[in-house]
Amino acid sequence: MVQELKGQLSAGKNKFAIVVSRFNEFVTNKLVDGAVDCLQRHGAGEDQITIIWVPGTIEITVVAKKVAESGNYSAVLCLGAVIRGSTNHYDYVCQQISRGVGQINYDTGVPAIFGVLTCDTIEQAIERAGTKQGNAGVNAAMAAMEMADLMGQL
Ligand code: INI
Repeated sequence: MVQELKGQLSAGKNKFAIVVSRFNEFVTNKLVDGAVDCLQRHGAGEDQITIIWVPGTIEITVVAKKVAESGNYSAVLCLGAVIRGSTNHYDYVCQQISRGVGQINYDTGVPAIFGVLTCDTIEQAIERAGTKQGNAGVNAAMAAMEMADLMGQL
C-alpha cells in the first residue's frame, strides 16, 4: 500500500511565531489579524502564538532565523508588505526576503512561511490584506499549521 502523508489543518500543540514588519503597518496589521484569527479558529491558544515586530521586511530574516534556531517553535510565519516605489529599492527588498526565508528553511529545518506581499501598488496590497483577494496572513497561518503537523509526522 502506498503511504501518503498530509499535514492536518489544526494547531494541535504546536507553537507559532509571527515575525512581522512595521513598514506599511496599515497593511501588515491586517495580515497579523488574519493569521492570529486563523490559528485561533484552528485551536491555538494565546500561549501558542508569539508576535514579534521588526522595523521593515529586510529585518524579518535575522529575527525569524533566531526564532527558528531557538527550537521553541514549530513554524515561523514571516509577514510583510513590500510596495513598489519610484526607485528600485523594492527589488532589493524582495530579493533579500525571498532568499532569506528560503534559507531559513534549509538551514534550520523549521518551516519558515513566506507571507510577504510583493505588490506594485497599495491597492494590490490592500486587496490581499483582508479584502477582494483574501488575506495573505490567513494563507500563511494555514501553511504554517499544515507544515508544522507534517514535520511532526516525518
Ligand atoms: N520595507 C518594507 O517592509 N516594505 C517596503 O515596501 C519597503 N520599501 O519599499 O522601502 C521597505 N523598506 C525598508 C526595509 O525593509 C528596511 O527596513 C530598511 O532598508 C532598513 O534596513
